[in-house]
Amino acid sequence: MRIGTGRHRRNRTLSIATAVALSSGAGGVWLGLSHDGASAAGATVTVSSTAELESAVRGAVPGGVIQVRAGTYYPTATLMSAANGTSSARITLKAYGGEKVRIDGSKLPAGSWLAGIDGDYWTVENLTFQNSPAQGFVATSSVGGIFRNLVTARNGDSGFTLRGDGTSDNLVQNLDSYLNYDPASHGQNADGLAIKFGSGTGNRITGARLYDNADDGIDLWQFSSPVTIEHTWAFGNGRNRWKDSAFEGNGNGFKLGGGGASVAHVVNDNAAWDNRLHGFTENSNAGAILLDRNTAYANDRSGFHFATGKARLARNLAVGNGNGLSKLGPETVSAANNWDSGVPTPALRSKDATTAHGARRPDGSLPVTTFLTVASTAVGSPMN
Ligand SMILES: [Ca+2]
Ligand SMILES: [Ca+2]
Repeated sequence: MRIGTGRHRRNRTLSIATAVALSSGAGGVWLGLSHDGASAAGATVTVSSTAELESAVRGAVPGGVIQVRAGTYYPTATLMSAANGTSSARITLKAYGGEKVRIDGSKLPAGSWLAGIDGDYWTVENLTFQNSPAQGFVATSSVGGIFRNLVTARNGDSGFTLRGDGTSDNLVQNLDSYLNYDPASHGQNADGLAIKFGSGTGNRITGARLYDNADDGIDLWQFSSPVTIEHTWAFGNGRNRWKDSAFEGNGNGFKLGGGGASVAHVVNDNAAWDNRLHGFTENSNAGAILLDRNTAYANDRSGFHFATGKARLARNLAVGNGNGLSKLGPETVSAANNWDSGVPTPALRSKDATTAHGARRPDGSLPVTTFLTVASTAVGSPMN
């Protein structure tokens, strides 16, 4: 939490820890010693065992870089740190070079998160967090985080989570989050990306694929500050893929609120298809959500369901949704969408999602696809 004295106290503790820091002997443990003795710049350490990884994360200091060699790592306790980097001395946790690294929670105690960061200015990149008994990756009250080219899959609750007050200026870029499922609660909680129970401005999601999760693709329940979501695809959520006879997953592609928050999220250039409920919905958020150039295709319920709030929708495209293109309440503002009068519905170039499911580009961005693209730029997601 970002409450003044606590924050300072934590920083002081950190600098003491840095000053003493800290050889623990063998195993690539990272020495947080600064080279010039003045700043708290950290070293670069390369880890290749689970023990080294756990130790390095525990000892993270500003400026430090943890590089993880290829392989699958099985932590026996949540990978946790409350260390703060700074904007000029970030804390970095990433795969070594282009190597394939999986951090696997299958040896964790029941109910444990796989990774939990409670600090500022972390960069976490090119890692997979999988098979956690609970959440895959959680950042709590973090500022200035860059979470790039991550995979969160097959966890026992939401794949990737931002939460807590003081969550601000984080970038989540090119996340793949899929097949997350909470068996104990029959799928009612596990979202691909959860930005819930918190506040803070400047958070941006781009380039994500959120799919085949038990509950929703993205869920902004009780997050009371605007979040920007762009160039993100949510598909196949809320379907019972686990033979759960008491399944309770919801299955909205973009669930843009709930729990009383009234907030004007910004939702541009996204797509939702094949979700069990709506493609895009305010979920009782009465704020003036902005939705521009999104596409909803073949969701079981409405493409765009904004029945109670003040959402403003423009240049969106809805095709083939089970319960209609859109369901809009009297306070919404709708113009230049394909359901508005005089706006033609362009032909979809492709209804075959194979390429959208395929490999990302080398830099981690979304794959090139013609799926759901249209010749016009007047309506619809650019699908990029
Ligand atoms: Ca739910
Ligand atoms: Ca949810």
